[in-house]
Amino acid sequence: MAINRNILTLDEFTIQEMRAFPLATGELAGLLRDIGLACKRVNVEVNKAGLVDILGDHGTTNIQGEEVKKLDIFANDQLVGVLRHGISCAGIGSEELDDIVIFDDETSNKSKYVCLFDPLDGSSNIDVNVSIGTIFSIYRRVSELGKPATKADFLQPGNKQVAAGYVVFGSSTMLVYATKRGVNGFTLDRQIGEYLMSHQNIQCPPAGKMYSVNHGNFFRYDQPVKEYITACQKKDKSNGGPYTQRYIGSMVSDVHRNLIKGGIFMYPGTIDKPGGKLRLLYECNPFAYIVEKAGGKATNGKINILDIVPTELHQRTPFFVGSINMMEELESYLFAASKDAAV
Ligand code: AHM
Repeated sequence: MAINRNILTLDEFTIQEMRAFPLATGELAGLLRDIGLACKRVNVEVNKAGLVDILGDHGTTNIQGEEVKKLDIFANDQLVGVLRHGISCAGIGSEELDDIVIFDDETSNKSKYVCLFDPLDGSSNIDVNVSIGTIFSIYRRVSELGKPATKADFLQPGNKQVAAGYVVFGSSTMLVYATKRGVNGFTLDRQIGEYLMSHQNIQCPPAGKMYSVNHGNFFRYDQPVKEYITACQKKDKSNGGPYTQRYIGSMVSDVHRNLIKGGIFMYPGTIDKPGGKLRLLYECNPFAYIVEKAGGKATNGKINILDIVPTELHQRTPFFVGSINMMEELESYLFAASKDAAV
């Protein structure tokens, strides 16, 4: 098979991007490479997931005598391990861990960046072969370089992200990441073990035909959310419809699809859980940043997700993200309701 050398690998692309900034140190490119590497390892295990039942249950010992770990723990360990050994990250925060991990060695203390991630989002779907993914978010430290990173480095609003991305383990494995220069997608070529540029300069279509929400919670949503969902269902050709409901229950897959094809994804608060389910730092901020850099928008229903100043590592937030026109229509319902309440 002829190899097309016109296609950039992830490493080639990040180095090219770096050259546009004469003062760049290459740390960000190194960090993205490390995340990509950890995700290649996760990809291998995700692809074997169907065999776990015949090789042994989670928590037991496999035929090589190794402990079989839950995949989300495995993914977490890979990311922590690779980033700890790399030279570009001063510490991490993970959805899987109660607290941040500061690497605190001479090299890491000099690193400019910290990284937050959800190692395997949607992991409850693994045993039914649904696409899942890793989400990551990168911040420049606010603490003094040369000293260990601090919690303040992690509790920054999303608008301070330097880069964010995800890897979707689907029919193909794809790494998508965003910086202020735009959003690009790379598909893993399993034969050569490289991510190859497949989706250059991704733009989220301003409108789409899909809305994604857990309808099972419908009667527990606030009235304006119910009204917007009902409006989605009533759409016809005269007002941009008909819309289709698509909800995988694996946010990486749902938002990836909407990013490429246009659409809106919602995880609103409910009567019993007003803060919703999704985590601001590990899930919402990275996707809000990616979709915004692709021309879309994200809100918690009151303010832009990226403007929320976090107070806790694991805080949750209602989350609405997607195509700009659809988001503006949603906001017309949400904001009209808050104006009524204020009168
Ligand atoms: P997880 O961290 O247990 O995997 O949950 C996160 C997932 C998201 O990927 C998805 O959007 C959401 O949970 C689905 O939740 P629900 O089943 O309540 O609709």
